[in-house]
Amino acid sequence: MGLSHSSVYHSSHVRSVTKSGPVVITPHQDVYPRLEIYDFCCDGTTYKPEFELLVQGYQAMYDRPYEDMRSFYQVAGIHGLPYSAYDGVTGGAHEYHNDTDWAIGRWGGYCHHGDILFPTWHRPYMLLIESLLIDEAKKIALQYPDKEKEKYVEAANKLRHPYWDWSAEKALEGIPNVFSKEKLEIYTPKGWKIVNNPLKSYTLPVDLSTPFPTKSNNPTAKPNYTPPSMDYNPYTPAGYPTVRHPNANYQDQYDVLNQEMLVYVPAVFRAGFYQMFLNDNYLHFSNHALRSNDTEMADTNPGHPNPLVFVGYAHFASIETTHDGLHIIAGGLGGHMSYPDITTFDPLFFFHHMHIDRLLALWQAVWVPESIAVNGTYTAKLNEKVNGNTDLTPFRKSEKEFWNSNDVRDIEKLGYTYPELMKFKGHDSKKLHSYILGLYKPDPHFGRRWFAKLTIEEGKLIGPYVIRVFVDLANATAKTPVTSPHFAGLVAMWRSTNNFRANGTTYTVGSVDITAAMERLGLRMEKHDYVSDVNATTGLLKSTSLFNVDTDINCVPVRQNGEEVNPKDAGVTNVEVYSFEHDNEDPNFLVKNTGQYHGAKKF
Ligand SMILES: [Cu+2]
Repeated sequence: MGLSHSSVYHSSHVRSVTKSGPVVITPHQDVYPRLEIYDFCCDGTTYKPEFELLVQGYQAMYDRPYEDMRSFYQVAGIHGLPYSAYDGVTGGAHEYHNDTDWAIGRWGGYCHHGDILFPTWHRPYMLLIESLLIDEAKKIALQYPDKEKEKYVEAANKLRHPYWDWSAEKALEGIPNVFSKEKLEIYTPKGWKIVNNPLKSYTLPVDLSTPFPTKSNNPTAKPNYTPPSMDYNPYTPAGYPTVRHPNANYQDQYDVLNQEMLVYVPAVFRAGFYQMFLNDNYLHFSNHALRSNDTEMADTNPGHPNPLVFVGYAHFASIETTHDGLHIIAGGLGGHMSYPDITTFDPLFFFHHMHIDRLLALWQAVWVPESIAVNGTYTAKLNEKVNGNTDLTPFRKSEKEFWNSNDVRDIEKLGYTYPELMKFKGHDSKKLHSYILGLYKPDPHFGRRWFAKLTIEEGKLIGPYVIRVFVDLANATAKTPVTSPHFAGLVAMWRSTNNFRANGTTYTVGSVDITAAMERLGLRMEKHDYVSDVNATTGLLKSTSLFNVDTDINCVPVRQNGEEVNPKDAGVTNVEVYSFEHDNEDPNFLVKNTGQYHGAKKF
């Protein structure tokens, strides 16, 4: 591969630029940290000028004519809809054609999901919005009166796009109100002003998606709006804002969103990222996909283990699986964040993905071996091989070249960093590792930690939906409250479409930490401590007597309207249970070679 592959691939892109292009993404001049939103916005003084520039910068991107490649509309439109070329980057012979390509299961946006480029493709994407934001901020700073100009110019130089750590303990309080307030009071070049909050929503300049024949499914039906079935993207007419958990009046419902946060933060987000940081294999870390041929014993695809062959904790959570969960609960039924095609039009997307970029940066050792982009993108045909040299279109490094994953490994070279990387710079990386694991470790626990790993066939049920996992509750249903002591967590299916795949069936892999539920139910205590459960030679627990996966793990798929679907129809194919011992010296870590397989349940 390497050069020849990449040069062939390069030549296929058309590099004609638009009138408002080319949009070349250049690294920032100096290195400054991207800050967590609470640190950035909410102590009132430290970053006040930066915050005021962020708000006005977002509004300025919104206010640009929507045909302008530097407008928020165009940048948001890169990810999914409207499936049109950004800045003349068409993919040449591979250009997407709505009429034929959607039918064969090809994705019409540029974003990569379910392949190894998921984390790295979003990196230049974040750099793009950040660069445009800083450009706007610099212009705004110069408009302040002379005695304040210097302060704002400096703030514009230091401005980096904040992230929202929705997996922090603080996230239990719900979505920060800087994203939900209607109005903000800020100091502008024209003095104090009360402005519309651009972080709450973005108002569409043109129609997004298409109207439904059933009138009540369209926002224009408010106050009798009914979000459409989950099979379709909701329609947003021009002049309507993006929404989160919309009600019949097409207004956000933050009480519903925050209620979900209470469930997801401990059971899904923190647990998921804890597992993810133990995962040392980029193929598993980077995305949620498993290919059908990976399930065959003869599989030779490097790094992708057969799901039933136990290879330490390399199996577990990916950055994408947990990321999918935030999309689903931020949008709710009918909200933009829930649908990959329209998610980016909600500005929350960028604060969410800055966090994903931070996690990627913390995960550090990024290497991008060859894999297959099973979904295709706007410029990549189905099943195109991708690797570290694959163009991350449509992000231009220069007028003639695109960024690739190898280019974006070192974020300091791109002109930003994150607080923990600054704090632990020069220290042994194990210290940072322990710190991060400690940050997200789901609960104090010093024995074994248990994981249920789910393999779910994509496209059996059209997403978004979730698969709730209950422990020892055979009659669990969609009505069983998630506050039940039997509820352990869930796997979110954000992106499941009915497109058939030229490469065969595709699967999403996700896992749930069931330790806390087992402890609550006393399951582990009852069975774990018998001498007869320990193998006399190895000193390890026997794998058969601890846990009956068949009866003790119950999966309940639930759609966003609350409807229950049986596991088979939701694509759940099997559940496997594994456990690991915590490290005695540093209980933030699990010890890889203490891993045990406790059996599987097939659907
Ligand atoms: Cu995302």
